[in-house]
Amino acid sequence: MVALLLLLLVPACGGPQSALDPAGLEAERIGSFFLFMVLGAATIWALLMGTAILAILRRPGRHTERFANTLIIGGGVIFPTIGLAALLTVGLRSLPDWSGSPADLRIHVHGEQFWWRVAYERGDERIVSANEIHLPAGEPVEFVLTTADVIHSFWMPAIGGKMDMMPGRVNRLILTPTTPGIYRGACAEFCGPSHALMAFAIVVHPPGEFDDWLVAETSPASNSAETEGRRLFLANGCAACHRIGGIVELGEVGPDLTHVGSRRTLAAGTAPMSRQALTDWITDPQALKPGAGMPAYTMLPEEEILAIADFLLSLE
Ligand code: HEC
Ligand SMILES: [Cu+2]
Repeated sequence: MVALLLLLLVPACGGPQSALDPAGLEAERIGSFFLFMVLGAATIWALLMGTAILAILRRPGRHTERFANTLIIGGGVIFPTIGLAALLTVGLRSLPDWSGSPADLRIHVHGEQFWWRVAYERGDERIVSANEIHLPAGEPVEFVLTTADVIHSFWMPAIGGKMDMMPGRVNRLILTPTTPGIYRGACAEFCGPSHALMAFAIVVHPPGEFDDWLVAETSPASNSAETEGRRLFLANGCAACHRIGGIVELGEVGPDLTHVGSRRTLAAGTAPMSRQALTDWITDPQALKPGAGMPAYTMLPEEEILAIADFLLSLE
């Protein structure tokens, strides 16, 4: 009965943000290690319960001193030694392999309050982006993890283990995604009021397709028309904090908006990307995301905000 009830929980192990539904080599290792631990713990629990029940059922005084000693030395010394040694061996073997050659593709992820600054580096190319991680399936990727402020933790459960971003340190993680698809990652270290709204989409591209994405991401903004939205974006000082490649290159405080219209979510997973969400965001970012470092534009008339939202959506 209990087992049947537990079975109900199994579907909860899947989904885009599950370490038990791996889409990367390292996540697979962690997943099988988890399974090993669960099965091992269940076996030991069953043995212990069996022994306890036996001890209750047996009449006292019916066993010899030799039997008691064997039980204590066997169950108290030999068994734990073998068990812990096995755990250590399997545990060490599931650690990531650091001896491999450095990855071709390097992704710099910089934790900010409360979003992700992302830069792709391959050869001489360096492409600035934000709040979304794109990966090629079957290729090792080196993540270079830093933070602008407090401790954040970079976690992509389906791809691999998590790693903290520590002030004053550079942490590295090499992961190899295996299964194309869209997954979800999140900040796993409490970092302030909107810590829970610091997530990101992970897009694992089939081999070959990643290069097309990278080329698109390298290119300047897709909409170069002199629209009203673009004029308002520039007139209202948005460019002091946001860069739009090919249009205005000064702002570095907030996320790069060159291809913001192609992102799946707005403001690091706060809402699905849409005209409505963009409008709400520009009007009052704090209402959607307490503590966000962007000023509100409640003084702008609605049609002006809509025009800016349409302009941003056209930047694919
Ligand atoms: C003082 C700097 C500053 C100004 C000025 C500013 N922003 Fe921002 N903006 C930010 C920061 C910081 C964030 C990230 C907030 C977060 O997600 O926690 C942000 C996030 C955004 C996002 C979400 C980006 C993403 O990756 O999802 C959009 C869109 C945006 N701003 C548009 C605008 C527009 C339009 C204006 C002008 C009307 C503007 N911003 C003015 C700092 C600023
Ligand atoms: Cu964080």
